[in-house]
Amino acid sequence: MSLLENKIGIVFGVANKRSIAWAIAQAWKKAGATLAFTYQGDRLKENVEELAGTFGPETLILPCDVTKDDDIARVFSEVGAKFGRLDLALHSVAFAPKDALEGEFVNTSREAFRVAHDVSAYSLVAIARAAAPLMTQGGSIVAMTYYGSEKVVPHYNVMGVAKAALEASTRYLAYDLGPKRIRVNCISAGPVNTLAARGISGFSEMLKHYEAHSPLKRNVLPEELGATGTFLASDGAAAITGQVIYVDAGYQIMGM
Ligand code: NAD
Ligand code: 0WE
Repeated sequence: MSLLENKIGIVFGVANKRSIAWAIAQAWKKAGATLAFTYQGDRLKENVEELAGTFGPETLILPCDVTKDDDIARVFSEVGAKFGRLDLALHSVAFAPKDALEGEFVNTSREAFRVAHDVSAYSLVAIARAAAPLMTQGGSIVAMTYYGSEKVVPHYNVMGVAKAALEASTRYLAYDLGPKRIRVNCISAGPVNTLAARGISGFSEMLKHYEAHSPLKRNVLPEELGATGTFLASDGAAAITGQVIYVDAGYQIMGM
């Protein structure tokens, strides 16, 4: 029997075929899950319909700007109407205004700080709150994070602070939702060449740095994030909650 047979999941954060969300969605699908997808706005509608359209007629595809309470409410109401239940949710969404990722952290504006935290951290709380009433047989919520939450990665800046908030939110959500058998965990991924990473100056040097310095002497593959996402969603992870799991070729253990 497949690992996620009869599970119903929702995926936030597919932009294109390179998205980490797409890698995890494909793995969830392969493991037997039925999925719903949300996309940020009209700009990404076609992309997501083309990708997720291959998953069969039961696939729900809905717009959702995670900074909009009404959008989140509508999405979970439609999931409830169509499937009557939910088991899995993937949060793979982050944004900070570009200028906040270029200069010094000390110059972060109040507005850039607010936007980064709203999109990248608060949205997990809003999604978990809306998902919980549908997770009537327990559930697994997975969010994507990055090492810049705990150590200084030059230019990651306010995103690092927002990821620290995301990881702490994961622990508090795990505590609140644990009695309902809903687990909440983060995957801390090493750098992956996606849309969100492409614009970053020095990103290819960062990939080389991981290749040189990680214990496994290589970068992470999207399929490996899919495999860990599937594990966290499965009953094999039934006693794992509130954790940050590093899928980074071992980079996080290094002191030098
Ligand atoms: P991506 O650009 O493919 O995905 C980011 C997604 O966030 C996009 O689908 C975008 O539409 C969505 N998004 C942004 N603002 C939104 C909003 N207001 N409402 C709804 N959706 C919104 O890039 P990715 O690298 O796959 O990023 C996915 C997650 O993985 C992010 O949380 C990112 O921080 C994390 N992550 C990425 C890397 C990496 O190196 N690429 C490493 C570790 C963690
Ligand atoms: O979480 C991320 C990137 C998230 C991200 C990317 C962008 C680019 C376009 C958030 N907001 C924006 N805003 C934009 O306008 N990563 C883990 C990838 C990443 O981004 C970095 C990194 C790494 C790694 C930025 C600086 C340094 C390292």
